[in-house]
Amino acid sequence: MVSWRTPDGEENIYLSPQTAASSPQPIRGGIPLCFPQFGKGVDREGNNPGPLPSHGFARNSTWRVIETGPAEGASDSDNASVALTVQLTHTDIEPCRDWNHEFDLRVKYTLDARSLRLHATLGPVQEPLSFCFLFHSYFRVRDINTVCITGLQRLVYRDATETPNLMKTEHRDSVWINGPTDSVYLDGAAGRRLQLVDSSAPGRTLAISSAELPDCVVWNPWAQGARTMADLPDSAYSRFICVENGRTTPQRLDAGQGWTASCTFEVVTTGKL
Ligand code: TA6
Repeated sequence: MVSWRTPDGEENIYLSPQTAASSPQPIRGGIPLCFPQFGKGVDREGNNPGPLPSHGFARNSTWRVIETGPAEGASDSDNASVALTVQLTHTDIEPCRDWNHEFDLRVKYTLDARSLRLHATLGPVQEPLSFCFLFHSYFRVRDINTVCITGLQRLVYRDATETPNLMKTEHRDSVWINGPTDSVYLDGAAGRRLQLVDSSAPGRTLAISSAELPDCVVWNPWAQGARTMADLPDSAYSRFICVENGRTTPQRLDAGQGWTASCTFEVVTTGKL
């Protein structure tokens, strides 16, 4: 998904004008679906990288659309909603020596006047497997210097900008972005209602919530990181913030088990971006 435009005419998702045009290069922006590996596949402390490309193969694969139409219960014309479901299975990808499992992964996108809901399901699996999954959402902002994220206080996070990574505790009620940021909040994000507040666009606030996804990553490469990325204009770091709901350490499914998780983005108060 590379665009989410709300009725106020605002585009809420960032997409780099220099993004790669086609696979296997991942798109720079949108809402990449990271599976079965998160990032370089490191453990909670940032060690022991995994075998797959960054964020796994799902985001660079071709998914099929399996369902479109009005969302269930979309009878309320004031808040009509539409849905689209996409699917990726093991038959859609090149056999992968380092993660060779049968799987059926589906993501349902439900859109109404003020919100976008993403619902992922995996399985049930035929044989045991372990996986990570993350919605790597690039949210568009007018100016990163006036953006803050609320709702993360008291969570433990891995600061991946440090070498070696450092485990910290979030003490800030409002997390302002004022430099390279790569914070992997662990275990406690499920059930929290985060808010992305863009004070430069008076009143624009986006609520981000997930009942099931335990982790949340906050990432911005800042100027120095953007300069190293061919698919991102040097100044573009100021136009987005990634707030990523997911499971960043592997979950195991036993034969016959399935998994499901969702997250919802809601425009709480509008404002120009
Ligand atoms: O989700 C944060 C992160 O893992 C960062 O460490 C950074 O690597 C970012 O994802 C972008 O990853 P990509 O592989 O798309 O360049």
